[in-house]
Amino acid sequence: MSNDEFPTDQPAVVTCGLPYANGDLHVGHLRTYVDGDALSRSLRRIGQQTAFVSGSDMHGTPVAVNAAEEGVEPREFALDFHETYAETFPQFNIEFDNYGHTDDETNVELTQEFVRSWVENDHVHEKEIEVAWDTEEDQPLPDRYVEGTCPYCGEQARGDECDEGCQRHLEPGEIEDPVSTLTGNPAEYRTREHKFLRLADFQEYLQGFLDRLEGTDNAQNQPREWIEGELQDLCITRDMDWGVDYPEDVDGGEDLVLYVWVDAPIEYVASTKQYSERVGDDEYDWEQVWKVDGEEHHGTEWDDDWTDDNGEIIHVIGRDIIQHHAVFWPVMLRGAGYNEPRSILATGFVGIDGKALSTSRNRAVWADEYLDAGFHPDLFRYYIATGAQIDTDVDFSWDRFQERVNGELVGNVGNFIYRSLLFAERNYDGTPDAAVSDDVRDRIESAIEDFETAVREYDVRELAEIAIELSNYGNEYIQRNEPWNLVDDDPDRAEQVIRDCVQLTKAVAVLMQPVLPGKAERLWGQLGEQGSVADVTLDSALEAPPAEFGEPAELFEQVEDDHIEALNEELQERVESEASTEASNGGGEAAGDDGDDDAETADLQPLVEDRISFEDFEGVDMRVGEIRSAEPVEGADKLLRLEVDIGHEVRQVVAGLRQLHDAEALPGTRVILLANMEKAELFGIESNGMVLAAGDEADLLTTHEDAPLGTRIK
Ligand code: B3M
Ligand code: ZN
Repeated sequence: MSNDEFPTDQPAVVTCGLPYANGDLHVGHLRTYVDGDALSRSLRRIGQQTAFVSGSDMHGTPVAVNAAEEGVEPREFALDFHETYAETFPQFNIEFDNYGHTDDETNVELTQEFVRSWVENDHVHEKEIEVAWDTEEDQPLPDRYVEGTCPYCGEQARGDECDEGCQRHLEPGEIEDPVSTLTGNPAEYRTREHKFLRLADFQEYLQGFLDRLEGTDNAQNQPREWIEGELQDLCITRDMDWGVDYPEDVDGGEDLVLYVWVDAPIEYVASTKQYSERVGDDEYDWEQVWKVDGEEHHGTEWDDDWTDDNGEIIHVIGRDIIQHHAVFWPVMLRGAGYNEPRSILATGFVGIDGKALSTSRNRAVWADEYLDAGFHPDLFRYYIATGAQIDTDVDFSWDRFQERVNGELVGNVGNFIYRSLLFAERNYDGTPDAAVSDDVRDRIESAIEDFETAVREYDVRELAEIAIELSNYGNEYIQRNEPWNLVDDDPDRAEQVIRDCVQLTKAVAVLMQPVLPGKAERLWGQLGEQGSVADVTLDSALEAPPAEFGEPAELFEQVEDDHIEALNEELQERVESEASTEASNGGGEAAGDDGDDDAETADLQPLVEDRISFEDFEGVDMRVGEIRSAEPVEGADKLLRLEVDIGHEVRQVVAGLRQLHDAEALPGTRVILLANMEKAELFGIESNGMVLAAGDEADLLTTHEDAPLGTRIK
């Protein structure tokens, strides 16, 4: 990697975590790909040579277990899903330069080369370990074949990951009270020989790596804790048939396959290689990105002086696989003489209607379902990219989807563009012959600068919002100048105003393209532009559009109420039918107001004994907000309906503050809002968040300095 600002002289690769080829894609999966796609398009937009790659993860127990359940061979089973994924991504305008899979030849060969290289460099050793065993089936139980208790946090966990608790990777033999998922019997531990990568060789290297690493804070900070103390060896082999074989020409690995987390990330390299092979090394050289030149650059060290010669590796992943990418993967790369990632962006999860997405509870919105509903893919992309900061969870609800599409895309962007282009076409057959005013030029220039900054900071949400803000400006501009009243009285001025609006429209097209590529292309056509908006540089936002263009059509369509109602009903029915098949559904109370109505507390309440983990705390999304308005709720003597601005949106919150605060004095008060509180309805009003307050007097929590609205509390 280099330390230069983007665009650098070296090629970049943006990769997305590989989906396991074992089930249907849902909106939770799609988030990583939408963000990765938008980021790679944005990098290109600012002139960075970029390849965007991924592939399907075909191996391991996640595939083997599900294939066995269906009674299908794992290869056939996984290939089926692989093909579906390869078709689905483009339907969301997620366009990889190469989308491979981990079972193809390129990856298998490359993976074996990596292993040979580790062995040659003495980073691999063999050890006897205890592996879980099912005595009834008389077979070993790797990874998802065994469940039990996480030794770190005590939660129920899978053999190799604490998926419901602390998210840590677990080594074979670590899980406590192991139970076979094949038979439900308690598993026994038996001794087997396995191969291990000695992570401890790289302890110091990893510390330096984390210091250099760019991207989201979670990817840099969480691993620091994991690399404290002596690093545990990573078991790189498994007793299974399905997987990449341990290389035959290396001693002692017969009968073993490589652990799925060995060949999976290597697919990032293999997929880039396939892309290079397709377009030719002159156009894109995968080795320039992935390899570090020269023998002396091999080993457990890193030298900052090498950085200028290497390309830029950017990984976009889900936040549950940080350890694999920020600890294991850099070691795997370095141990084989490869380059290191420049940045890791760990995206938040997607919730559904205020709750966690759960495929087992059928509380999910599926990729197919979205497409079948007939919505344009860009609407979803926009919702996801701007729903929260990249590392923060986004809640998906059809209601909110409708609200945001109709309000922001139809009402703001679509409205501005249509008004401007229609007026221009009717009165001037296209772009009026006038110069762009200085103010508008400055405004576009600053949008371009903001865009470049957002890309350099990997701020996908910000870069998505820049076009929207520009169009907001356009709407205000056209409204303030009322060109429709000027055409007769002051035709020059009218021409000037519309000229500005057409330029703003073009700039919006250029800037929105990474997130709304399909819509931007269409707008490009409406402006009478040739070629693709994907191929132009940012500066073209300031170049005049063609003098002539045709009558525009609306860019975005209104999302209708009955459509949303039907989708909501469908989701509701699915969740309920799943819940009724479970014995109980433990519906907790919906708490939604500020929670202090019942504050009959005398003196100090005892401290809560149970500790929560840092991960639990991270699930609490508290934001700096400002009360915009406060009004009494009719019929409720304690409640106020508040509008609280939390930076990217204004939330309606019902709070029990009425008897304790003067409603008129509240607007302008800075507060802390628990933003991911379950929604609740109070007196028929939806409460979307909770204002934090202390004690009987509802002493409102606030900040002491002026942290910007929307800042997360941590
Ligand atoms: N296949 C999916 C996951 O754990 C896993 C990612 C591999 S990325 C190299 O989210
Ligand atoms: Zn755990």
